[in-house]
Amino acid sequence: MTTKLKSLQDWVDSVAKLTQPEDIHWCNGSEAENKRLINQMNRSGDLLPLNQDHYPNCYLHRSSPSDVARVEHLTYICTEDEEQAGPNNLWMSPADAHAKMDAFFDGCMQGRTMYVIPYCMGPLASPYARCGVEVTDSPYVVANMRIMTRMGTAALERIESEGSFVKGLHSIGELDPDRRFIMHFPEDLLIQSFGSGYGGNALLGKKCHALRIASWQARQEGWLAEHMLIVGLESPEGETHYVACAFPSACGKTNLAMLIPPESQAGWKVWTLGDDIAWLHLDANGQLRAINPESGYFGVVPGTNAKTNKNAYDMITSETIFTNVATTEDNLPWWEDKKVGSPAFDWQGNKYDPDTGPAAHPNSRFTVAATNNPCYSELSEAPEGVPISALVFGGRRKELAPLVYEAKNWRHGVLVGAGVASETTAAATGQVGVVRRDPMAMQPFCGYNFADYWAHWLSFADKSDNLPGIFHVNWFRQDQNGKFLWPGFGENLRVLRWIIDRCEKRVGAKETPIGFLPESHGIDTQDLDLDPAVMDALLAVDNKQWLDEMESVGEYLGSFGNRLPEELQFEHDQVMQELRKIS
Ligand code: GTP
Ligand code: SPV
Ligand code: MN
Repeated sequence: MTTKLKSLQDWVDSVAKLTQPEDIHWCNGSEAENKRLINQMNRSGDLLPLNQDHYPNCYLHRSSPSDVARVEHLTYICTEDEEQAGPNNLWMSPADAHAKMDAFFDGCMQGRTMYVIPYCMGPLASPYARCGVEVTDSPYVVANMRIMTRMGTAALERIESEGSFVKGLHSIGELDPDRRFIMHFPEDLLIQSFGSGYGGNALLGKKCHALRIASWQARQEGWLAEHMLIVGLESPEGETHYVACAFPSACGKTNLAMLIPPESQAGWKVWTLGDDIAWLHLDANGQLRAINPESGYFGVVPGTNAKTNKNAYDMITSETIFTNVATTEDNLPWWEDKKVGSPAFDWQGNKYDPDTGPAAHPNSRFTVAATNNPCYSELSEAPEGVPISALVFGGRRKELAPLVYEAKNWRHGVLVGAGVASETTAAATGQVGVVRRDPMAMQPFCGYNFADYWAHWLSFADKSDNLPGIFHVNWFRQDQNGKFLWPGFGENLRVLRWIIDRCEKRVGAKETPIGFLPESHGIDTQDLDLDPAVMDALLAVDNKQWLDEMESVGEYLGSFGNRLPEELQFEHDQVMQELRKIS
């Protein structure tokens, strides 16, 4: 197979000339093609079949031990003007980046097959969807991209009719951390990734295209590409609200998107639209609508059990690719907090030894089709997406940030988003558990200067008077002993119900300098074995602590210099003034 689109054929030819593969395979996305690749990987050891009686069509991939997470320190935005990338990104000039990458790619596919993967991010019939082509020498990437995106013939047809696409060139190289770079050239809609086979570094449709490149395109075209789950909440009365939530990596998006209403919330139904990325557009009526550009989940495995998230637990018992989990004596996948079975082999395939750390890697992942989810929403295929009632920011904060609060208006909400901070997790290499700023949960993913990004967010206030409410949540408050104060998971529905009630103007709230908080009894705590003092702690605003926090937000915003939008500075000044009045 080849293509009738000359620009695509020319690009693939030029990549082949540089990388010198033994074969070129254009992926059509068919079942037969997938079977062939899986069988081939079973023979090569890239994939190990798991216990097929209990986990039919499930496989385990063990990545190189030094290639287990995204690598932010090796991820660059390469624009002609360094200011475009901003202080939030590592920058390299396109000329330098090309020189570096061309040397890596030179002859790197010798003896290997080069796969050409045409894919579509978003429903094939959606005007909001965007296409790309990833060229890779990793069959594992092909199998994952087939689950995560609409991949194959139909995508190629759309690309050929549109004539434009994002180019992604990927090679695993030698999987050498010293020869690993993830480069983005937003001005050329081009991604180049070398030396990693893992997740967001290698499945180029995901963070590289659908966030870094797409955020750049979104600013030019007037929409938003965000690190957000999309979930529909259907009340017992049959009213459905859709909310989109931005939490940093490994901070609960997949879990919230698949939430199971607890018994006490009888009659509520939850529908998953997306678990990681949302593309948001204003429609002709000024209503913000969301599509999920992905078609599968690349989710965190540890912590998933029948109690925390039964739907996720069941969803990954068939048709799933596991990466870096442990295995039991019976060749079942195993991970920390699975609550069933015990590990015989760790994520590297060594005999399990508790002294060498967790059995499954903390960033071990499952790749599974969204349609495997018992609460998959058919509207995931709706070309126009779903209307969004609320946008919710959140982070992992042991202290300070209350369980929930509401921004005073859109502009203040942009400040709330810009001030998000969270403890780092195993989703990226580096220290875990350190609080860092992660505006809109986009610190690793915004393809341009955050100052311009905030200006773009602020500009929506001029485009619609019908924008969703903006909220902030924190499921991760802890007591002195490190125990979570809030039960989380399914019980988070109680907080989402307050958010919906606020959007519908059905409940009052307490005004504080940081925003609106629930009144006492504003959140339904019936049947929750929760000490009222704990609830008070979860909903308290400590003005002194918040003054320190907002000072630190102010310093952070100041680091963007003259480019920082005045409106954001104004919102910050307002909050500071109110905090000073009360403290
Ligand atoms: P990425 O895929 O990296 O973007 O992560 P994510 O935001 O989808 O996070 P995910 O839902 O996979 O959750 C990450 C970890 O947080 C898992 O170990 C979960 O068990 C845990 N977690 C999720 N929701 C809650 C919650 O409400 N409370 C607590 N305490 N932990 C949670
Ligand atoms: C994240 O880190 O936010 C993920 C996993 O969703 S990865 O695909 O590796 O980016
Ligand atoms: Mn993510």
